[in-house]
Amino acid sequence: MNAVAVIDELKRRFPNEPEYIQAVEEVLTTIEDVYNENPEFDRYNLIERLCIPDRIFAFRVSWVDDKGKVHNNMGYRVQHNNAIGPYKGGIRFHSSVNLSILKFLAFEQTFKNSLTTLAMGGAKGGSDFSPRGKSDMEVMRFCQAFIQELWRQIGPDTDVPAGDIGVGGREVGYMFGEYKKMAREFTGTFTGKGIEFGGSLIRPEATGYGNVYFLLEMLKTRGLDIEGKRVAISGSGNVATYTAQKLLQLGAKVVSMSDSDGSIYVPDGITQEQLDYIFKLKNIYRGRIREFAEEYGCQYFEGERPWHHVACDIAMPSATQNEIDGDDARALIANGCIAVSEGANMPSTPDAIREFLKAQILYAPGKAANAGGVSVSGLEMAQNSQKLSWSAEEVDNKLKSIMSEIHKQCVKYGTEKDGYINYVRGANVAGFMKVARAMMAQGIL
Ligand code: NDP
Ligand code: 2IT
Repeated sequence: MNAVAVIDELKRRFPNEPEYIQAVEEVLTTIEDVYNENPEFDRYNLIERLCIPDRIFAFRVSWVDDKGKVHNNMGYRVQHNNAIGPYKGGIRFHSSVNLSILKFLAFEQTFKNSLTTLAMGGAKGGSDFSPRGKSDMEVMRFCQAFIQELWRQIGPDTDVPAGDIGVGGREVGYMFGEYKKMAREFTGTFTGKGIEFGGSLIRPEATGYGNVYFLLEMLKTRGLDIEGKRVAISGSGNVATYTAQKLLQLGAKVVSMSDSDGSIYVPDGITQEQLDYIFKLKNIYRGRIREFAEEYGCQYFEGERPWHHVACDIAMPSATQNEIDGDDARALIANGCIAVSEGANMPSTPDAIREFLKAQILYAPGKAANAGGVSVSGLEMAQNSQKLSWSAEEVDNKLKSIMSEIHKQCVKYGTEKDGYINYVRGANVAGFMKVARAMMAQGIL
């Protein structure tokens, strides 16, 4: 395989999909050597079969708002690869959703799920519908209309969706309800469900907690501890808030959080009471992070991401893709940042990644650091098939050992001659090898 040639061909065939090409390029350039050490891979043209999704569903979702107006959104499900298990991955509801974004997310998910040690393939879905500013009833009607189109393509052993941006417990509940009604079955066809109907304890916390567990493993390689460290987080949704919660429990200082309108800076670190306020603000009142600044009188940067404005030891981007560019990365490094652990999917641009690797700081790509969420989704599937539920402690312990195992795989495949751990290479090679072996064993499909 010549990575440049494969990418050029994908660019030619999919010219309007920059995020998808970006994600593929990052992986192919790091696995090229290992791929070429196995000539049988190329004879089976494995690389193209791994980059191009198995199938994509696209459909119109029509729904009626509270005033009786009819809206038409697009809905999608990208089933990327099921070589190692049923398709698995979240659903995103955001006005920016398009095929390029969902194809990049489904591609990333395939490698991430491979790293978790569990049997899950990769998928992603979503819609350009935004729940922001919609009533509960409007969200419910949208979710029902979305699932009326999608339900035939998913199932407990076929494809198991979950949450992502704009899709939390409320949306999963509505989608699961409609699925159950259409399919006439009560199975584990969604993860992130409510505790009363098959959800796993610790699933809401899992991505944020898992990211902190991964960060602890990285710090350990340099003999460092989390206590007292200043951490800049972006976002104030599911991943960001549970990341902050675990950090507070461990004695770190969370100096920033944000939303799509701006970011707050709290140099001494937010308190537990302030974090509780953010939970309520975001999940119950569905308000803006600006209101936190008004309530507590801290600095607020309208329309800005945190990276240029805060002094921090650690950055944990937990909002969206491409939210740290090269300039942001240089500012973080200049301000003394020693570690970046990604809660979001592909939050750093290629330029930013180059800066982190050049400076040899601890840098964990999302497919390793945020894999805790889908891992506990896998544990939710296991509990659902057994018709059992495990205690919070049991799930949390399993999550810790999975994150530690992912870290080990990154060290194994990513340690360079000078001892620097290149987690990008480590995660990509480890994730790729398992999927590649499974695809080879199953023939050309
Ligand atoms: P939420 O919808 O709960 O929160 C998203 C947060 O990011 C909000 O604060 C939102 O602000 C902000 N945000 C979203 N889009 C943008 C944007 N375009 N620009 C600036 N800010 C933005 O989503 P999650 O916390 O679930 O997801 C966050 C990230 O983590 C995503 O990249 C997701 O793919 C990834 N992830 C999620 C997992 C999960 O289990 N939920 C698992 C692994 C990764 P606002 O409210 O203003 O929109
Ligand atoms: O990006 C992700 O890993 C998720 N949004 C979670 C997917 C899942 O199936 O739990």
